[in-house]
Amino acid sequence: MFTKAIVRTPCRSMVNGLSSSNLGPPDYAKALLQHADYIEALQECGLQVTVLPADEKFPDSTFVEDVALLTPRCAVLTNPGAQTRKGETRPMLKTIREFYPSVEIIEAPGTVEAGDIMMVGDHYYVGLSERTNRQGAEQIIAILENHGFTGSMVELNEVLHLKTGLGYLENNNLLACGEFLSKPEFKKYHLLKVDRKEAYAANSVWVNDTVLVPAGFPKTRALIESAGYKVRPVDVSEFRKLDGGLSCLSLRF
Ligand code: CIR
Repeated sequence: MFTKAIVRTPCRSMVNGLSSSNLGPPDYAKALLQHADYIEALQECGLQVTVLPADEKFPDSTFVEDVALLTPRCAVLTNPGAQTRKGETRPMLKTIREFYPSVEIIEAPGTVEAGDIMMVGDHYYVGLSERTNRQGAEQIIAILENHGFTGSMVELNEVLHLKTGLGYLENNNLLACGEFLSKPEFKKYHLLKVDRKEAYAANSVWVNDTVLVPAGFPKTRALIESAGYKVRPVDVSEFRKLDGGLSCLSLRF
């Protein structure tokens, strides 16, 4: 169970955030409303949410998931692969130190964005992507192993981050789409297959037995409900325009 979350209010400069979506620039006023509802959803799941202020220097800084990995036994500050996001880590360090006595750090030339990391119990899958390189993955797995966890790498071909196409919903249930449906390492899970037309909803998030699902993806919502979960839709259309999913908007621990 998670008890806490950290989020960062979107900044006006988010309109200049990284994007490959071709969905146009986000509407800032709408993004703020959606972000407030996202916080409410986390609170409904019982989390105490720390809300950091908007940081105009970093257009993508609302996607806090990428800059740190927070586990039950250790905290790691990442080194984002995207040049424009590297500066997001330092401001986050101060906040993480309020919750963890020590924080480990991914060092260059290693790069990691934690959207590429999926926790399944004591095991962590690390996606090798355009943002997370092998040196970074080796560093993070070594840190995890020092704390009694295990880790393994997953090659990505189609998606930005590992969790763009995968969402672990606990109880052996794995929401998966596209390239992940055929990867041997995920065959042991009960795969909940997300229709390609609803690929964005593969990034749904389990939070204490409720699953947060992006609004507007009825087939995936029904799929998750049929697996026995309570679902809480959250409209994140403005973050989708920047390739950001539900999980990217918070650190849950
Ligand atoms: C980026 O390209 O870095 C941001 N526009 C979106 C980050 C999304 N984060 C995630 O999937 N974990």
